[in-house]
Amino acid sequence: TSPSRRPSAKTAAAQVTAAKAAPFTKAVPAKKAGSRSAPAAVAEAQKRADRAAAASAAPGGDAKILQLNAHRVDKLDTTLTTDQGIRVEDTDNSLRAGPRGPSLLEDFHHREKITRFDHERIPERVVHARGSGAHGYFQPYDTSLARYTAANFLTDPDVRTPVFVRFSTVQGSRGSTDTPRDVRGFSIKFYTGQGVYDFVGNNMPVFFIQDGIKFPDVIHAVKPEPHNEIPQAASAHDTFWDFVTLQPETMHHVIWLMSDRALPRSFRTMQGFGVHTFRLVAADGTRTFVKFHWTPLAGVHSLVWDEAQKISGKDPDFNRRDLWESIEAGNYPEYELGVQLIAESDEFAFDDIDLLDSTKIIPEEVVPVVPVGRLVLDRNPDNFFAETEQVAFCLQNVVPGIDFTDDPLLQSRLFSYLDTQLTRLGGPNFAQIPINRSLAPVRNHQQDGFHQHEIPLGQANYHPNSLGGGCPVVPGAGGGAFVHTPEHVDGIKERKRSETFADHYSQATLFWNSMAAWEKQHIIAAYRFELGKVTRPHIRQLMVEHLNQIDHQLAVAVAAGIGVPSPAAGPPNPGRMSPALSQASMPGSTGVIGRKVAILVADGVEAASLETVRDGLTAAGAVVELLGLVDGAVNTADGAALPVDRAMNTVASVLYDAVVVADGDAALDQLVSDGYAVHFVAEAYKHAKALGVLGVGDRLVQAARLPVYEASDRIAGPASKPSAGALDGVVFLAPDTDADQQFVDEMVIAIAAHRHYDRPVDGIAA
Ligand code: HDD
Repeated sequence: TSPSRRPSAKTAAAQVTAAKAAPFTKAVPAKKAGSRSAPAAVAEAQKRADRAAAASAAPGGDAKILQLNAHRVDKLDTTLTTDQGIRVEDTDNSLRAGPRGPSLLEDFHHREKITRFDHERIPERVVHARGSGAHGYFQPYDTSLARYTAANFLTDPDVRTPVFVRFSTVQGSRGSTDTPRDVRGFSIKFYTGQGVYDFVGNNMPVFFIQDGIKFPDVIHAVKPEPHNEIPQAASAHDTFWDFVTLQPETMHHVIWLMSDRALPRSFRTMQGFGVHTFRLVAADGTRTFVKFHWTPLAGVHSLVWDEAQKISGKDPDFNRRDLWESIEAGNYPEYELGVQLIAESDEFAFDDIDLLDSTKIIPEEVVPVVPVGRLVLDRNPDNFFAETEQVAFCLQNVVPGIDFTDDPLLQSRLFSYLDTQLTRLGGPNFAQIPINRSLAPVRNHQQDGFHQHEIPLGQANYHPNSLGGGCPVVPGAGGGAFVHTPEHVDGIKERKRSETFADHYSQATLFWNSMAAWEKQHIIAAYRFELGKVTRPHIRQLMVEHLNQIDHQLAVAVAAGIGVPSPAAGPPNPGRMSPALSQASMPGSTGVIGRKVAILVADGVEAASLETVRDGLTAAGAVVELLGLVDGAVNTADGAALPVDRAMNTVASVLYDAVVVADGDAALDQLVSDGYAVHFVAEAYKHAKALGVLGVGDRLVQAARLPVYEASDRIAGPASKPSAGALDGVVFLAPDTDADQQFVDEMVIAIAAHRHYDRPVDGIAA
């Protein structure tokens, strides 16, 4: 048992004696609570608590799921009642004085139903309002972190800690699109045996500002403008760029925002970062600085901007749907936790980086990322509001073994998160909401307030007390308590930014230098788009001057796109790179699990190759859908009816990772004369997606005027030529060959590579 559990009568009596003996101003030392108090015993008890909390192999789910089960309500086979349990006679007609007469006030069911409806909404999060959640678990690989941290959930490979994760966008309202150009939130609530630990990070490793006092400013600037509340979920407007140009510490984060990192293909394919430097604290008190990294096993992949904008209309729930469907299909998203560790004695070992400055990274080439465990998301929430909306992440929720640093951005956050939940969730008892409840016992003298769900027993609601047996006992440092890092602090009280925070450009340059050619093109296009929406010329001009500090070529390229004169040469670019920053140099996905493939079909389609390809890609883990010109079924060339999954006009190429055009002359006669089908292929090609062409399906490629046609001609040539082959992610199966399996293999490689940016796409109308 944990020392904070309600003690047995015998222990309580011992504590009364102890409490009487001790001066009342002192905490009752844990060692008075009996043999459990020795630190080793406490550590052992905590280990057991952790393991109990993590008994995820238990039938019916892990300990958190079992805890939540007590609150789940099933409406099946039940009878309609009021909130008071009174059975309802009729919920379709209000009580009236005659069928056409006035409604009567005494109709309590009518009033209750309307009142409850009127009060369904709570304030949305002031940032990160749009989000999606999932349950899962975290498990360390081994004990390797035990030298650094006393946090058992990070060091005991037998502990599977239940988690709830919420991904989010920052700028938009709760109902806004999933695919704006934006930062993504990456929050994890760990229900550990030592209490709740909240990780509240983003998918980018740096932040816009260095001091939390600027947070209201940067958020006001990026949110819809105050006079007309336009634009929704977009940074491409005057106030954002006005702020950015006047606050140069934003430059590093802004170049990340202009990169493809701001357009994740899926929550499954984005990284997560703790951003700040935190501390790990070992059982012996040794402290180590740490940066947290989460890396998805499905690879780090992004959308392209044109695609992201179209998805906002075609399926604004694109990322949420993908997360939900992946978990439903058993394709559980998985992320590896990695840590960068820096000995406390090395705090000042970096010439150009202050560990307390959240606008800086520590390049992985300088301090490697060590993998320590994995996070698996394996269960969708039962109810969006109860779980995903009411979950309350608070940066200050840490467990023993993890501690903060003096990063001034972090310090502000320690205040803000708890504070914001008070309004959002209507009072101080939000930690009792089922999704927020700790698995470790919660016992203290905090009381009352709105929505108190517990019924505290006893007379003593203060400490120290003798009337309650001195309980809850204050366990003290040796009793498994969280102990703030003891640290000497000395300073002059002043409002002053450290001079070590002064460099705002060199890591933006590092990021730029580390990009592949296509990533640089996307970044230039993003700056041109965003600044192109800025109506004030002086803001565009000033931004080009900032870009010139980052890299002259970048500034020249952006200036040329937004009607600003080319700047004079800027400071020299030292050319330093950090390859780990480029998505191009990251390991791609290990396969095509959960990737969506559309096969375009019409009446007269050749079934044999189509079925091999569909079954082969499905077996590899892809989600394959047959799209017809209309819904229902198509007749194959053999006269069989083949059901289609969707009509083409209800979806779009932007909702798929790859497109395959089926074989069959009659089918192609229809597809080439349907503008939607032609556009479907052209758009997928333009967005650099894998494209598969079966047999005479290349007639659609010709109709779309794709530049690969000549290559396909070569590949589809005489039998001496290869019968299947890929070119820039376009995979052909020559007519009348039986290389179907080879085609599938090539297609898997092309889809796993995600995008094929070397294609000449500028001239393609789509
Ligand atoms: Fe924050 C929400 C991430 C700086 C104040 N933040 C919020 C969420 C994420 C982050 C992921 C959504 C949590 C959820 O899913 O419910 N925030 C960050 C990161 C930051 C950061 C990675 C910089 C490193 N935030 C930051 C500062 C402040 C806040 C400097 C204020 C001083 N953030 C909040 C908040 C929110 C929030 C107002 C809104 C809703 C909530 O907390 O629960 O307190």
